[in-house]
Amino acid sequence: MKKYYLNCRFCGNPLTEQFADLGMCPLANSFIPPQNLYKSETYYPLNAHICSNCFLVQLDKFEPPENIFIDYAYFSSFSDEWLKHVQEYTEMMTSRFHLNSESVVIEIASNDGYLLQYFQEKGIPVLGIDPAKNVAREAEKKGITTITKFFCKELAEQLTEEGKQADLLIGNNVLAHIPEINDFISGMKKILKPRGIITMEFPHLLKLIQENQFDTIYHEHFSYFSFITVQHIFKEYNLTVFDVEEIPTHGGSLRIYAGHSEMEYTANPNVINLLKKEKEMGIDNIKTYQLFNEQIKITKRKILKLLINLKEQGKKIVGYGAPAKGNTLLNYCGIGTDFLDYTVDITPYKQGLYLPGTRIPVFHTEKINETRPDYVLILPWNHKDEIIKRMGYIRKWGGKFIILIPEIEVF
Ligand code: JHZ
Repeated sequence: MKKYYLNCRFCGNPLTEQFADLGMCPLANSFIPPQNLYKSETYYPLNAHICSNCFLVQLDKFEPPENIFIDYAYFSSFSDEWLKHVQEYTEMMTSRFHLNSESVVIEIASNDGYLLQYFQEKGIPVLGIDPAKNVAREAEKKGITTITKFFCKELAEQLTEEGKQADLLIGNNVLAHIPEINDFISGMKKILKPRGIITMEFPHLLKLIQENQFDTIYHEHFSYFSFITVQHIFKEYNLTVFDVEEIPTHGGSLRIYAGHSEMEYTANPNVINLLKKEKEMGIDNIKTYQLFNEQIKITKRKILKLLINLKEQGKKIVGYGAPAKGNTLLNYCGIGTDFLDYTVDITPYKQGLYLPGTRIPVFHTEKINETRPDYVLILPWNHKDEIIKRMGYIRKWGGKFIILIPEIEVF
């Protein structure tokens, strides 16, 4: 049969190599209201490709961002750990880059103002940009001016003409969400003051591979980045990545620092060391990626074995959390209410809805105390410490936690 190939969204190379085939799946954040339970859902191939030229891992764009992000289920302020993380970041950036009341901090994908609130408290002028109107409303309540649009080159040009350019331009967990990566990065170049600094955080592809985080692959994450690839993309737009940190958030992320190449930044040793580490781990070798698909299938069989065993012993299992990544895992493994009676989530927006595909109901966290299950499967494994602290009381009735990624653990 004749094969049809997509082209790499960054370099245009035909995408002949597969990274992960997770079957067919609905959009990860398309939670279902009760009145739609008897309606059909749209499923899309969840098939990640690797570009053999620039090593960008990517999914096809099945739905435009407008259909995913305008009414969004994810509110960044739900996690105390995450708030602590960005508060510390604010302190560090303010002193490292000498920010003050004359500076401008712009955040792309500013969500509910979880981060900008800390700069604002310091009297540093801020501007948020986020297309999700329901989420941005929360930021506005905190007094954070938010432009409810997608960031792109055109918006950057418009803001620059209005005299709005950034001394510090932030983008956390947004890079993966951008289908038009070339337009986006050239917009960042445009809106940055001559001596301005960009910082971006994003999950590290190396960690995804090493720690089996296949569930972080879902349609709203159009691309997955190694440091080598990100550096290459930035260079193409005359932006120099001069520093990088490996940070533990979302299972292992990178925080990169970049500025205009015209300013002649010299890369700090962290940059050199991480490039070396990625090369040693085979990030620039197509074979590294080709092995991942097999690893996923093995994981699926192990997960199902555990759950089948527990159900055959008559155990009651429920979920904790309704993260986007949980929906990849549950749909790929075929885990529905036959295994998990329900799940819970602290986000009020998600309570009372059903998970896409599996149609597992999402309740308030109190439901666990009321029903006393034998096992609680923590779907957002990246927040496990915080969740175990909150839910430690399940031990009272002999309840146990289950974690599936990076390794199966029952404790
Ligand atoms: P969490 C997110 O993915 C969203 P998700 C996004 N798509 C992205 O890019 C990646 O991160 C990087 C709940 N919870 O963070 C809240 C509790 O109920 O793993 C959330 O619904 N109790 C932008 O959605 C979910 O879990 C708690 O104590 O996979 C966590 O979602 C805590 C801590 C969380 O991200």
